[in-house]
Amino acid sequence: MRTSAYDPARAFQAVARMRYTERALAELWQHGLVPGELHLGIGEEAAVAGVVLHLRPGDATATDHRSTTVLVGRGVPVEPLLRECTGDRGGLHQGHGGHMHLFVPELPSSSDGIVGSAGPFACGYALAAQTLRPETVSVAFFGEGAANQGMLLESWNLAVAWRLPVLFVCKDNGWAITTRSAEVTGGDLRARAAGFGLATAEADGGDVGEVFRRAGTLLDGVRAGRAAFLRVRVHRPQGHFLGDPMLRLLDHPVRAGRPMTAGLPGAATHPSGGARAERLRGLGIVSARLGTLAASRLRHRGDPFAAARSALPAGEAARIDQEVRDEVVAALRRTIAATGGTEAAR
Ligand SMILES: Cc1ncc(C[n+]2csc(CCOP(=O)(O)OP(=O)(O)O)c2C)c(N)n1
Ligand SMILES: [Mg+2]
Repeated sequence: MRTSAYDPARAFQAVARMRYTERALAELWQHGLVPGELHLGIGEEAAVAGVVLHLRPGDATATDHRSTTVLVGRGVPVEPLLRECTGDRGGLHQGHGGHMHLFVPELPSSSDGIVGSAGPFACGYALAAQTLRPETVSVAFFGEGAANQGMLLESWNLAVAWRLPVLFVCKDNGWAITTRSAEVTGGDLRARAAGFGLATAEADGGDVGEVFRRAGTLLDGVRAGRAAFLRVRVHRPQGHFLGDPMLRLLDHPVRAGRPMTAGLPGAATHPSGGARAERLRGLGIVSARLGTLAASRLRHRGDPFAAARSALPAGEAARIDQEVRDEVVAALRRTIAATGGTEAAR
């Protein structure tokens, strides 16, 4: 069976549900209701929606530390997802998993904070599917930083050697926390994947239609046992996690920079100690990193949400936008009420 036709209204609805859910998560985090770091998928919606819109019941997804967009795109209800991320009993796993360990056996879908592990998980799903869920595929979602992890490369090899129906989707934002991936990556990732024998393609993460078409072509092959790799270029305006200090510094150099850097010039130029040159070098590295970050922001492609919205007639886009927003805001309000929060959801 070949993949389905592209429906721009369905695509915008999926992208919008993801975007509003990510914003709701951000709101909960800002209120102190999500413990720990929060890795958002804002900017990755088209990369995810363009793939999951092809998936059928029984197809598996394995994700990394940014799993919420995948689950929302696969139709998981927003409220238990939000409540899980706050650690509430009404969450998907009674609050035991949190946002980095979301697992939905009915789909099936899993997530894991160990970078690169989506590859072995996806191969495991595909292997089990040969007995348990014939004719289904599995999809691994990961970042380009993960593509330098041995276990992910081992899973590329096994998927080809054992003809496993796996699609490896690399959401390439160019950064692994504060490391510029280009500085630690040999060769080209797509060529690397092709070297393992995977079918390969690339897509612009600002364009959900393009991702859908490229993923569809690859998935037709995957369903026939030809494992594949899709690289999607994405831009994540929130950086690695919400509240990323490097981005705060870029956005508000004076307000955020003063408390962060107040002691640095004095320490770097202090005459005592033998490490003055090292400290000056450290200041230079931080400034250079900020420069690269600013440049990569300027280069970024269009916002996938705005692009998916503008592909529809204005009235239809507004209607879908409002419906999705109402659904997510209602889930956010109930989550805040359930967790005992008092802030009014916007
Ligand atoms: C095996 C392992 N090494 C290091 C980390 C710490 N870590 C968490 S996220 C991350 C960066 C991953 O970068 P990438 O795969 O590009 O994903 P992105 O965060 O950009 O979506 C790192 C190094 C980890 N969680 N697991
Ligand atoms: Mg990355």
